[in-house]
Amino acid sequence: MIKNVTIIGLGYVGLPLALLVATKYQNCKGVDISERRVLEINEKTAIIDDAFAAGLLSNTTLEVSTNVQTSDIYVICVPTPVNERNEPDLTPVLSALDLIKPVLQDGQLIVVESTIYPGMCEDLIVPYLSATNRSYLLAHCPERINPGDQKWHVGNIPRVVGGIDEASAALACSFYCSLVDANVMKLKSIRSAEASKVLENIFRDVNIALMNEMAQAFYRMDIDVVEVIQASSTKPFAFMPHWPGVGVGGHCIAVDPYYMIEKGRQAGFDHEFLKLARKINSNMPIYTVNLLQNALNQLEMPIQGIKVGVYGLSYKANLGDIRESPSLDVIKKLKVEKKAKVKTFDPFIQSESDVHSLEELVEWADVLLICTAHTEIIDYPIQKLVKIKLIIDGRNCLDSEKIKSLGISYKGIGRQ
Ligand code: SAJ
Repeated sequence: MIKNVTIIGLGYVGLPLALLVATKYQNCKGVDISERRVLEINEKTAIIDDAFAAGLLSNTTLEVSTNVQTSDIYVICVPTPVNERNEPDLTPVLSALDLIKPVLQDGQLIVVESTIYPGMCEDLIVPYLSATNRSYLLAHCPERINPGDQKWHVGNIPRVVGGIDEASAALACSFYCSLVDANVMKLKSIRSAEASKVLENIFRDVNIALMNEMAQAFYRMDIDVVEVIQASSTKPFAFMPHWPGVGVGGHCIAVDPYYMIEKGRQAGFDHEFLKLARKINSNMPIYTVNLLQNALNQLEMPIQGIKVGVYGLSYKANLGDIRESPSLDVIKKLKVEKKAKVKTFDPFIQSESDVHSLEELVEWADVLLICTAHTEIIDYPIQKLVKIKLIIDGRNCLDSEKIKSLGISYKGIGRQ
């Protein structure tokens, strides 16, 4: 009978899960290496982008600390980033295992939710835990949290589970069936579960790269890529819209393909396609800055010393997450290489913003460069932008015709 559950890593994946588990199991503990994070949660001041879980924070008792006690189930929800050479950095996962090792008992289940490369559980985690001499269970149930999503959340997203053996898969499957109001698919192998998650994020990265490449070609042909994608989206089958933009940020889509690329390399396979998609998407901040410079050339204005207001630091709309955000590359290139003057504003990341409001940014800037399509900029009265000379719409989120009707020059990603 499962009584004690411990969630290790209380970020945007682990905290919503811990709160959900705490509503179903009498003894749920949360663990995070950050004292500050533990304090935020204990004081119920932690910011959660998962609306469902945010609702649970106020009325759920969740004991959080920095150390792990023995439990029937341990769920690992720590980051799986890459290092500066885009190689998998497994330190957080190994640190979580180091916390579990001293308290691990026979028959206990370890579930890895962090996104990992196929084979990591068998090839790395099992050998790493062999010194415990414990007969534990091991499963992978990849997280699918979509930050900022108002419909899909930790309680209703369908899940897939794979186990190191049948007993592991069965226990993990019944655990998640008890948690989520959605289907839980039990897979034949733990490798399939690992592979399914990287495939989901790779699928998104390559489709975004396709749109970013098409956008660059269509721009030269004066074809509006947004209208084209909207048109293709009217086909009721076999087309899934993705959108070009200033770049792909966040800890997932911009990172997980490298886990597969590395695993392919270990297996003697060269993931040319995945590498190309990463290259196309990673170059979009540079493409966007060059687009700005070319547009200024057309206006016979120098980029050196020009005042560029960068709107949006977050990697995604309507949340405050700066991780791997393409805005950072854009700002750096504008300042360092192009010697432009740059001020930033993001309503969700005011602490990192140079000014206090969109109004103030517009008042100061000659050029407005949109990196994040927050609702604020989409709903902003266009007349208030009239003093701006050039708008570079890095998310194609504004009405280009209306902007141009005000005499403002406008360039989007794949639209003139
Ligand atoms: N983006 C585009 N064009 C698009 C879609 C997204 O340029 O058509 C950009 C976004 O602006 C952002 C980046 O890609 O910078 C990633 O945003 P996202 O919404 O695609 O994804 P994440 O990173 O917030 O969450 C993803 C989701 N994965 C998929 O949709 C396949 C989420 O479901 C995963 O749980 C999450 O990664 C994760 O944790 O792996």
